[in-house]
Amino acid sequence: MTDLACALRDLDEDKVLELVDERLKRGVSPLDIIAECNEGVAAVGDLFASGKYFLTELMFSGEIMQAVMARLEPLLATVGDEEQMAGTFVIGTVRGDIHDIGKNIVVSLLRSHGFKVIDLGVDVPAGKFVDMVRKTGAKVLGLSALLNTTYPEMKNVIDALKEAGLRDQVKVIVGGSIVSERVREYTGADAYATDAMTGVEFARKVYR
Ligand code: B12
Repeated sequence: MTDLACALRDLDEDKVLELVDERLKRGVSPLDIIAECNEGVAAVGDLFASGKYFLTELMFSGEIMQAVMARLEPLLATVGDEEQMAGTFVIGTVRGDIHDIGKNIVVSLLRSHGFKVIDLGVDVPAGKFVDMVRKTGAKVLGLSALLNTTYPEMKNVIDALKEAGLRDQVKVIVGGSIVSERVREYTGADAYATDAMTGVEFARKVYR
């Protein structure tokens, strides 16, 4: 683990921000910095799962991540190539789940790549996704979830799209640190992503 990932794991906010600034000065890309931080929060998650950290530590890691993102978000606009493709992307964290730091990164990155993003927020019920896809005619829907208890809810959203007769019009990508090909298959999504850039690339392909 890098010094930045360790500082995040140890919840040393001052050190984290200092190391982020140091990397920015060196010209390290915001996405690489996010990847390093993700390694740190994954370690926090593991410490929580093994009972060494408690909810307070989990919350604090989220706050540090948000402070990091406040620094990085304005810079995401300069990430990627010049070519900008228009298209509408509806996104939200599914019902039962309130994790949104990763989703917000996806939103920023999509916007910086020229997409119109409709962000429905967190704990979003299936019907709200369906209504927004119908209303906007969006060709891509992104569902975020970090809890494995919310996988059935991702499937529920996709089933609701089918019932509404909208499934053929919209491609669905599920995202979050613990999604996988198996989750994609189970939910009936078209793709899955464990990083934000995959979501941008997927949307670009759909709108090409
Ligand atoms: C911070 C955090 C919290 C914060 C969230 C703050 C917030 N505003 O989001 C708080 C304290 C609120 C929280 C609460 C809980 N948490 Co929590 N949390 C975390 C932690 C440590 C980090 C998550 C994070 O922000 N990562 C950083 C971001 C940048 O990464 P990311 O979310 O993965 O997003 C990236 C990609 O996944 C991807 N992506 C994400 N979404 C999408 C969507 C699309 C469309 C695409 C394309 C890509 C994409 O792009 C992002 C950028 O690269 C994780 C640990 C982990 N390993 O993930 C646990 C973790 C997710 N939490 C966990 C748990 C258990 C909980 C609680 C149930 C704890 C409790 N007992 O109350 C509650 C649940 C509340 C709820 N109903 O949702 C478990 C889940 C276990 C599981 N497998 O189901 C984890 C894995 C910790 C663990 N190992 O036990 N949590």
